[in-house]
Amino acid sequence: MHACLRRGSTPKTGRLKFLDIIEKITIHQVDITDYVSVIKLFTLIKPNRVYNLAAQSFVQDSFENPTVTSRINFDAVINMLEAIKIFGIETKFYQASTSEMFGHVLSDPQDENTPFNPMSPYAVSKCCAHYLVKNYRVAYGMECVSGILFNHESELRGREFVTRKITSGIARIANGDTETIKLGNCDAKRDWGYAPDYVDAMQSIVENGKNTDYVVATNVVSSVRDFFILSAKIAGFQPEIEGAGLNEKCVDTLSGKILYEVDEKFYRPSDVAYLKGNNKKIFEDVGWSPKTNLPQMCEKMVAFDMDLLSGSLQFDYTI
Ligand code: G4F
Repeated sequence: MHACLRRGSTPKTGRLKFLDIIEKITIHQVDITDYVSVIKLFTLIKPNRVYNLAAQSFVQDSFENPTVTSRINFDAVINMLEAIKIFGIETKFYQASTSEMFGHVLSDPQDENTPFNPMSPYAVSKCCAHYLVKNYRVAYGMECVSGILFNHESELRGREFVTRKITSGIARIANGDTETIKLGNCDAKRDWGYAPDYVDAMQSIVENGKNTDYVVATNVVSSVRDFFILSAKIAGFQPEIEGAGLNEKCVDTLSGKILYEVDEKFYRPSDVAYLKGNNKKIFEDVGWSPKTNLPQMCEKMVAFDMDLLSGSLQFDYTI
C-alpha cells in the first residue's frame, strides 16, 4: 500500500502510528497539486486502486483560503484523472465527495438525485471535482466513482471540527480545567456517522463493480447542541441550556460550571443549517448500513479524550 504525504518539515503521521499501520505503507512525499509529481508517482507504482481522500477539508478555513482549497480539492483531481487517462493506468479511482455539496438543501432527505447547492468555497470545489469524476466516467469510460459521505467522526478527528472540539473540551473540564468551550452555530444539524463504518462503505463502493456514486449516511439528524448535551451527560455532567443566540450557554446544574458559551468568532459567512442523508441505494446495492449509532460514537470519543488526559493513552493529534 502506498500513500502520499504533502512535503513539509514535520511529516504528519501520528494517526498512522497510532493505528499501528505505518509499517505497512510506503509513504511518498508528493504534492498532488503538481501534475509532474503526480505523473511520476502514478507511472512508478501503477496503482490498481486510488482513494483520493486528500483535501483542504475544513469548511471554515475555505472562506479564508479559497485558492488553496480549490487547488487541493479540484486541480489535484484533474492531475490524477489525467495521469490515469494519458498513461492508460488500469485502476479504479475513488473520490471523497461530501454532503456539504447539498448546502442549503433543495430536498429532504438528500440522496444521489438531490441537486447540489453549495454554500462555501470548500463545497464549490468538491462539486467541481464530483462533476469532473462523473465526466471522466462518461466521456472516457473510466472506472471512477464518488462516495458522497455525510459527516463522519472518530476519536482521531481533528479538534478544529465541532464534535472533537466538544468531546475534548468536555474531557478537559471534567478533569478540572475551568476554561469554557466556545462554540459557533449550535442550531446546525448534521447526519453524524462513525468514520470506521464509512471506510467499510468506501471499500464497498470501489469493489462492488457498479461504477456509480453513492450517498453514505446514517439517516439520523442531530444538532450541535444535541451532540454537546449527549457528550456532557456521558462525562457525568447535568447540562442545561440557558439563553439564546449569541447569549446561549450551557451550564452544569451539579457544579454551576459554564460548559459552553457562544462566540461569534466561530460563525461562518454562510453556514449549512441542515443535512440528512438517505442511504437506501448503498444499502440495497451492497448491504451497507452503519454499525455505530450517535450515542455509541459519543461514548467512544469522550472515553478516548478522558483516557488521553489521564495519561492512560498516548496520541499526539498534532503530528
Ligand atoms: O464539524 P464541522 O466543522 O464540520 P462541517 O462543516 O459539517 O464539515 C465536515 O463534514 C463535511 C461532510 O458534510 C466534510 F465534507 C467536511 O470536510 C468536514 O469534515 O461543523 C459542523 C457544524 C457547522 O454547521 C458549524 O457551523 O457545526 C457548526 N459549529 C458550531 N460551532 C462549529 C462550531 N463548527 C466548528 N468547526 N467549530 C465550532 O466551534
